[in-house]
Amino acid sequence: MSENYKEMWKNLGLDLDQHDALLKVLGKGYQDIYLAQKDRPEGMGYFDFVMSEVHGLRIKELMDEKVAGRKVIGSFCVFVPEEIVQVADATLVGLCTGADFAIEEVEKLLPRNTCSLIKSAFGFKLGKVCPYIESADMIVGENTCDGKKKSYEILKNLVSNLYVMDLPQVKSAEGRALLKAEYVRFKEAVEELTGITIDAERLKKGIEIVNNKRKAIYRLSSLRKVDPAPISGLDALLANQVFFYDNPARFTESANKICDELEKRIENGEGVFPKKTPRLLLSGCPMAVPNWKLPRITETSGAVIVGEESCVGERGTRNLTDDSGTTVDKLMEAIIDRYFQVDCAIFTPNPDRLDHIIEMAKTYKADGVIHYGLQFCQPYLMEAMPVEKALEAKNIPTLRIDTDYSMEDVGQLKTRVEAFVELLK
Ligand code: BJ8
Repeated sequence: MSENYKEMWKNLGLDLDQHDALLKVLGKGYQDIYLAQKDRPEGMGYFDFVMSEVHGLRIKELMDEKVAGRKVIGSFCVFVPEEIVQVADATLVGLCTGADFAIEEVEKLLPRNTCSLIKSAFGFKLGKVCPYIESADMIVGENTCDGKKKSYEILKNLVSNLYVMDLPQVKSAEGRALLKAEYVRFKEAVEELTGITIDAERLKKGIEIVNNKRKAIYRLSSLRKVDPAPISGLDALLANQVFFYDNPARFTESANKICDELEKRIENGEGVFPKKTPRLLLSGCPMAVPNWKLPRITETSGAVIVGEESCVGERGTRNLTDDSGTTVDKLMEAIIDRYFQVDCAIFTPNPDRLDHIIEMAKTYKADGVIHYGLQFCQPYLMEAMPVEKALEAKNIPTLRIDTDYSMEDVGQLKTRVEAFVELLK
């Protein structure tokens, strides 16, 4: 970290000792997992810098923005519409959910058999180690899976600014009407928080900023179709993770820059792994920073990850919002249409997700798919079997992995992934 941010962290109410311990583990993990990779694109230097300053410079930027009158809104889900936040001079940030922390404290509030992602959100709050949640003016929870929606009933006792958004579970006309009502209610809540009235001009601008960011990350994903892959799955995942934290315009520019570099690599036939390295698609639960366990195991087992069917990946970024409307109402309808396409496993039934996984496996020329489910995540674990069946019907080999954030199963996972990669060869 380039500066001393202790005072800022103290003012945010962080537990400095615990936070130091977290940063130490994170730094070591990053060194061992990311910086140890070979032939990384030069443009990854930007993402390395962002990661080295993820609790430092980025938080300072947010604090400076707050002094200048902007608000910070924290979220746990890709259903929180960034367009609406952007246009009201506020910044949307993903909240920390990718590592175990203060587990003993967490299990005093949540059942042991809660997924790691939810436990992590509570752990970062209880351990006082997440500067994002502490700097947020509003924290948005969403009624998605049962675990999340029930946990918000408990989280609201730990924070003073929780806003809960209801979400549909069925892709029906009634489901869309619920999403519309909730996005309108959210827009009003954001207007109240920021004191800004969202008009058509602002909304159009917000859509443009977020679309540009999505186009850039989608461009990066598309470049992974070629063999040899010009970027590792770990690095591409990192770019997808940084998508949730960085300043949008700067992210767009940096992601496009790395794409320019990858295009040159492709022209020269250069890749991060040799040609014909088995190619895998990851599909399932989102992987938030610093959840790099399975990608690392996979890419040190003789395979390369070429795509993520995940909310930290294409499920979250694939669709753009139509910005051709000229009224707030029309633009809001376009936003609703865009988000209603997100095929999260909380929807029932959810056939679109199966189609997308098959489509992605084909597009990215994957030799196989690893379905990643977090233990106790019923929506994704329940969908794992139909996914496996659908893929195998198309002769796409599939490996189902259920895991959590602990490191206890690393050896066992590695053995299974290696055996799967051997089979693909
Ligand atoms: S749109 S995937 S970000 S809800 S892993 S907490 S589902 S028990 S994260 Fe998600 Fe939004 Fe859906 Fe995407 Fe529950 Fe499963 Fe835990 Fe999960």
